[in-house]
Amino acid sequence: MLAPRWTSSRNARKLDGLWDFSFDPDSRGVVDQWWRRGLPASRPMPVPASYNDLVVDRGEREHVGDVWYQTQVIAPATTSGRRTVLRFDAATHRAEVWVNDTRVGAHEGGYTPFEFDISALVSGEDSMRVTVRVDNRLTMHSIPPGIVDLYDDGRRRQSYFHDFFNYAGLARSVWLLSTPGRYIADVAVRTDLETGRGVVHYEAEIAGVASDTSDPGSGHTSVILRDASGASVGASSGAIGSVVVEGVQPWSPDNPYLYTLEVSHDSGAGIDVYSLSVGVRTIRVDGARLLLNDEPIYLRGFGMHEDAAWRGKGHDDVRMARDFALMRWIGANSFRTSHYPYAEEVLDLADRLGFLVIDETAAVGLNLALNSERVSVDDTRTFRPGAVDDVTLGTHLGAIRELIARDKNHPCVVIWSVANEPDTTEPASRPYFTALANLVHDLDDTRPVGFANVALATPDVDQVTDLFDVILLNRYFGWYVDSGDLITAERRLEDELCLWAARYDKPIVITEFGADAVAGLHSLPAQMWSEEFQQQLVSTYLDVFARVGHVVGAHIWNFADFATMQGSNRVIGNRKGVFTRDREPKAVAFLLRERWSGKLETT
Ligand code: BDP
Repeated sequence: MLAPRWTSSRNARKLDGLWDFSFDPDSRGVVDQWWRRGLPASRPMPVPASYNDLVVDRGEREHVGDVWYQTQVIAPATTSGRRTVLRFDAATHRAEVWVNDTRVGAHEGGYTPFEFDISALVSGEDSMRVTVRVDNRLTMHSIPPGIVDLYDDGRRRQSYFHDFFNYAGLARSVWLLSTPGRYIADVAVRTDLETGRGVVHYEAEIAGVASDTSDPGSGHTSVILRDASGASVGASSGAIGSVVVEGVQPWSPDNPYLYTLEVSHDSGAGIDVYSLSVGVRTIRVDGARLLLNDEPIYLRGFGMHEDAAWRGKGHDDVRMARDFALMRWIGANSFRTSHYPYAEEVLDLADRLGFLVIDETAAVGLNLALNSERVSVDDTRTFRPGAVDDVTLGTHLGAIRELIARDKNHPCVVIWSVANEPDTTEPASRPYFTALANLVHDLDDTRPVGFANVALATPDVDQVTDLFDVILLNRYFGWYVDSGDLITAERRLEDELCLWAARYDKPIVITEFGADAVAGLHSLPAQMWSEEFQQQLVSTYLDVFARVGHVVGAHIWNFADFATMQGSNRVIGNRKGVFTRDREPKAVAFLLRERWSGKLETT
């Protein structure tokens, strides 16, 4: 799915700003058809933002069910023969949309975009009412999963199996797009490197009908590839083709060189133009090595969250810019979009700045045994009818399709992660994960695929690792097990990594390790929760990784402190951040900077 872009033939107008907003605790909105008029008892609510931290009432912050957003939009002046689209970059976790009195569609999944062709509804109208019902409920059939319970007093309670707050709402931009009637619906790009040359293979999908052509198939597609200065370096015609780039500058963290692929489709009645950034690079696994442009690469960086005060998961260029500045300062070259697809702006910036991304679906918490303390379930087997079952698998496969449809062209994306910490000790996880791995391999044979393995699924009991190309491990020796004992932690970590390396000739990325540290809490000798302990644990782990050849990457958990549900081991959120929630460094940040960039000074 193409990202919204202004081009010579397209308009892309953000509908961000203050929308009207109402909670719907009694589920009246659908019955009373709230889309037909102004929302009852509405209040202003910014888009994009999660709504949860913009209210002060606890019941509202932890509301379970529908909320409604509404805005009045001035329609484009000239719509004749053009296609008008209403696009949502995300609605968490599902949405239903109306334009005036007409329902235009619905979407499941909180972190990928969706759009509706509303051309038929805008012609002749100068203003239209856009109403959105957003439902934040997580069930055993949603991704991520959860359980909604009903208290005796009628209140709903949402439990879930993951460790970050269930922020909801319209956390990313909403757009009004317009394109010619016959338009470029999608472009898929693959790149290859040969000695001194690059090849950009492209495939454009053309759809729609130009108003004044009788033969929709008569059009002509062409592409021009431009270098960073705008000069043409190659061209091709036809909807499918390739462009050879002599003297190519391959994309890499050291030189994130981007070309621009300009795609045009001339339908006879008009021309549609779409431009796409292209990084020419290859990524592949060779035994236990991960090769970028045929050179071994080591991933240094973080598991992260889209999380900040007030906005929750609301996308924000300001926070994003600060996060990337801190990652550069510390010497990171990589991150994982734990535990859901991030706003596409984040991937655009990673392309530009040269970060290597592990791109993850929102399938976090497919593990009832691990979370039995947080959520009480009678039967802790995860993969069974009534829990994570075939319906959930259908949702999960859909989430993978949408992730790859959106992110396939980003050079920064080097690994797909289909899940975080599923219970892959269960034999029943094998058919489930076979379906996931097959789908990703079918949709994209250019990138390795993995999933973040949970500590309990050690190599002797794990059922699925052979299906994947890379091994991604989350480990917490010294924190959740052997708490406070870094001598035992070091030994057990090294022993386990050696077992994985002995069993599989595949690269290993440690996708999580870390310790909570409350900023400003100090202790000598180091004790858990202090900045010193966090430093020591991270340093111990990095030493072990350096001794195990199969390890090709280390992502610390987490980049910054983040909001979670309340719990006896959470100090207003998870404190495993290397940076605080307001993005200031803890002591461990300086250690990492020295290890990763060789720089000792603090500025
Ligand atoms: C891992 C999860 C991550 C948690 C982390 C922790 O993958 O989401 O936040 O543990 O407990 O199990 O800090």
